[in-house]
Amino acid sequence: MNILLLNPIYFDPIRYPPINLTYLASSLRSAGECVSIVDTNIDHACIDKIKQFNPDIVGLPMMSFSEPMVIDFIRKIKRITPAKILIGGPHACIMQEEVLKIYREIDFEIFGEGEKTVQELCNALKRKTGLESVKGLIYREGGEVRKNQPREFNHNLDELPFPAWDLLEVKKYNFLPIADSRGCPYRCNFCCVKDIQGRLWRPRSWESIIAEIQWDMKKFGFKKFYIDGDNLLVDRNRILKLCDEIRKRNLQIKWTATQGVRADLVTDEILSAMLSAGCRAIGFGIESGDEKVLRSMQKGESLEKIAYAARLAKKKGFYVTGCFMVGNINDTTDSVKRSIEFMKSLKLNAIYVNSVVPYPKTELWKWAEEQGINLNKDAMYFPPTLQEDKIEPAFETKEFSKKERIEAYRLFRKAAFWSTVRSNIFRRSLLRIIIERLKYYSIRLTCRLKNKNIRELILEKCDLWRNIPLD
Ligand code: B12
Ligand code: SF4
Repeated sequence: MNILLLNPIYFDPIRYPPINLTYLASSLRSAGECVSIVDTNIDHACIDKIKQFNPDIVGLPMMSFSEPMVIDFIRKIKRITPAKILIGGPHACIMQEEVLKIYREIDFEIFGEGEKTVQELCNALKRKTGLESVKGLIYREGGEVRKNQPREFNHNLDELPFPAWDLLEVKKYNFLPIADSRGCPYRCNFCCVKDIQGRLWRPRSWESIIAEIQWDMKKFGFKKFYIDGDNLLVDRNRILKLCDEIRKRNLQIKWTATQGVRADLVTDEILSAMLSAGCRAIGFGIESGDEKVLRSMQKGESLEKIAYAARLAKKKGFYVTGCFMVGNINDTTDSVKRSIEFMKSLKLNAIYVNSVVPYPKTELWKWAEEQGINLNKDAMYFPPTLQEDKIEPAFETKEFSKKERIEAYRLFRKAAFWSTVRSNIFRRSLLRIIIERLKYYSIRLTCRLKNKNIRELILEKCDLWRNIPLD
């Protein structure tokens, strides 16, 4: 079968290689299927590619925040190919059959990990054996939406073939991601990873990670990597061994762990090992600098531990990043001010601030539905990385009104910007911060001149979006 996997545009300044699709592709290829990937973030001329490949199936990932945009992509795709439409990814895992019930243009949906399910789906379609035995699949039959049994999580991630980066114009990315594990045992109130990858942490062995790094270096010439799992440090021995082997084999790579390092798992020994193995940047999901708000998020971390880890990492010379939220449970103007002071005290090199968005089926979502006033579910669909352009809080509370939320968020972003300028003053990264800022202002100016918003401007780069009309 011809399966085309298409990565829709994400409004993120980072060109993030679609690792989800390359995992699916390598798995399909090993089962003898013909696969192609189009990353519309990189490949802006994709109409001809889709037509030439003549796919039987077009597969797209769907996140909660990208749902309406992905649906528009699907509607446009359906105008140029009769292929069946398959979706998967976080929103499919979370909402399951609700997605197919709403959108008639989707034929198949995979919930849970996709590698085996997509192989079995193709097999069943080729052999016309019926779809009811394909675990993890939702499909249509006789006008009904049918949901099969869920598929068990894969407990041996080492058995998966490495991501099929050769199907992408890989040189256009600055780094390659490495997924070191799946699943998370923690219970942060805003997080839905439990519904996507489950509560059990499933690590890959250090041997398998090293083999993938060496493969990426040899085959694609990459020396920069990004660890994309949520929990790199859960197993102390594994991370130490991994770093040790990178050093012993003299791989000379540079890598970052800005996605998911829990501060409470950081030790001096681990940081030293990571540094000497080429890790240059480390990131913490700090979320709030107010103890009460942090407790409400059920992260299970304390400000003391976060401060210890972030300061130690800075002292050792890492480029340290931190993510913060404004507006979670118990937040008020005062707690945000405390959070800003905490943020400043850490002297982080990069800071990401978001106005809180409850994603479906999370604890925060349930709380916001019960307690939030003026719940605005559409706030979820606003491209988060562009929030600076227009902020629309997802809800308000008696203690923290919409107006106050907008003000507090702006205050936080401003303070974060100046804090990072100060922290990078003697580093090359200061230039990057300034260039990014100038880029942002030039995009805003272009928007004004063209009378368009940033979202429209980015989407229009893609010929599928620009040239294929919706009804
Ligand atoms: C790496 C990562 C990023 C990267 C890259 C994101 C990207 N564009 O791909 C960066 C750092 C840029 C990022 C940013 C953001 N992210 Co993010 N990110 C992740 C993370 C940690 C790992 C995703 C990953 O690569 N996993 C590895 C692959 C192999 O696994 P997978 O994605 O689950 O894919 C498997 C299945 O889902 C399925 N599948 C996936 N796609 C498809 C497609 C088809 C057709 C099929 C059949 C199956 C299928 O098969 C795959 C293989 O088994 C997840 C958390 C997580 N553990 O999932 C959050 C996560 C996806 N991010 C999330 C969010 C909210 C964001 C931000 C909005 C955060 C913010 N406020 O700025 C931004 C949005 C950026 C943007 N505009 O795209 C949420 C999404 C929630 C939701 N309900 O949609 C998650 C789940 C985190 C969370 N804790 O809630 N993120
Ligand atoms: S935010 Fe990170 S640590 Fe918390 S539950 Fe989600 S994946 Fe786990």
